[in-house]
Amino acid sequence: MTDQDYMQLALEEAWKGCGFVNPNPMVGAVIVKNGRVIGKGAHESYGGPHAERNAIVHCTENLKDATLYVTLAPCCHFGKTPPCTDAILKNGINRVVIGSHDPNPLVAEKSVEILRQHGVEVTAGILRKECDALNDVFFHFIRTREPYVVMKYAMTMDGKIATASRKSKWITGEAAREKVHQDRKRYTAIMTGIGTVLSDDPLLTCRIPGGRNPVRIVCDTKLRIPLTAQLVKTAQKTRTIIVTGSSDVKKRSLLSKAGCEIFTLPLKDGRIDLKTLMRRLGEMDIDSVLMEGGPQLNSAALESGIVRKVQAYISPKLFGGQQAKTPVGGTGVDSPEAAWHLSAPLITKLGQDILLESEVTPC
Ligand code: AOF
Ligand code: ZN
Repeated sequence: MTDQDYMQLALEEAWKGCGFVNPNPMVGAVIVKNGRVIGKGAHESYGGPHAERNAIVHCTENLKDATLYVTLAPCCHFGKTPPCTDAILKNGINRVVIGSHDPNPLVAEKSVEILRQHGVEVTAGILRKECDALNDVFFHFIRTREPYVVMKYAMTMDGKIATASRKSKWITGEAAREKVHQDRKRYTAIMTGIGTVLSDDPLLTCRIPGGRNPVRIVCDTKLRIPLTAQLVKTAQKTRTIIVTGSSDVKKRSLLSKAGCEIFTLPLKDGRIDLKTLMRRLGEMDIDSVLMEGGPQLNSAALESGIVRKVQAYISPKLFGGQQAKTPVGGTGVDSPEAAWHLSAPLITKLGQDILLESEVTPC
C-alpha cells in the first residue's frame, strides 16, 4: 500500500461526517504501523472530536512510531476540542501525511512547523486535489463567510427543464435522483423560488436512509406562497425560511404561526437581493446552499455572482417546444464572449443520465 492508498482510505472515512459537521470540514484519518491499519476515524459531528483523535481512540495497539494519514492538516489550537498536534506528539506518532492545507488562520502552516520541530516527519499534499474537493464548502466559507452556492437543474438533451405545458416530473432516473438526495444531506440549506413552489409544490427534504433535511429557503418577493403548500404544512418539523420584500402583516402572521421564519429584505429592482441574503445566511453559519429553482431564480443568482458550482443533470430525452423552459432565464448575455465561464466539467454517469459539474470562474 502506498501513501496514496492510505490517504484514499482516510478520504472514505471523512465522508462519514457528511451533513453533520457543517460549517466545519469533513475530515478523515487513518493510522498505520508496520504496514497495517491500526486505527481509523472521522470527524463525525459538529463540535465533536476531530478525526485524528477519533482515529487514535480507535487504535487497537500502541501508536509509537506509527504514521498518521489525515485529509486536512491537523489543528494546533484550542477550539471546541484541544489541539490534535498535542495528541499526535503525546502518542509518539513519528510521521504525519497530510492531504489539504488548512486555510483556517488559527492553523495555517503552524501545525506542520510544530510537528517538525518535535522531530515528526511531515509529508504534505498527498491526494491534495481530492482532499480539497471534499471540502470545497469549508474552504469557501472560511474565506468569505458566505455560503457556497450550487446551482442544480435537470434537463433533456434539447436543454428543457419542463415541457411546454410546464410538466417537469420526472426528467432524470433513479440514480440521478439518489445523488440529489445525497446533496440535500451534504449542503446545509436548499433554496428555491416561488415559481417552483407554485408549479411543483415540492417538499425539498432529504429522503435517503441516515439523511438529514436541509434548511428550506423560498425566495418569495410578494409572499405568494399558499398556506396549503407542502413546505408550509411541514414547517413545524423542518426549518423553513421564506424570504420576502412584502409587508403583508396578515400573511406573515399566518405563515409564522405555521412554523415558517420570515426574512424581510430590501428589494433591488423589485427583486430579492441575493447577495445580501447570502451574507445574512452566512451570519447564521449556513455554509452552503443547494439551489433547486427555475429559470428566474437561476438567472438572478448568476447575475448577482453568488453561484460557485453548476450541476447539470442531462437525460437522454427531447421535449421540444418553443415555450418549454430552459434552465437559465432573464435576458442572458449579449455575445458568446460575455458568457459565464465554467471550469472543465467533472462528468459522472448515473444510470442513463449524466451529471456535469463545473466551478464558476469568478468574474
Ligand atoms: C474539525 N474536524 O477533524 C479537524 C478540524 O472548533 P473546533 O475546535 O472543532 O475546530 C475547528 C477547526 O479545526 C476547523 O476550522 C479546522 O481548521 C480544524 N480542523 N476541524 O472540525 C476535524 N481536523
Ligand atoms: Zn484537530
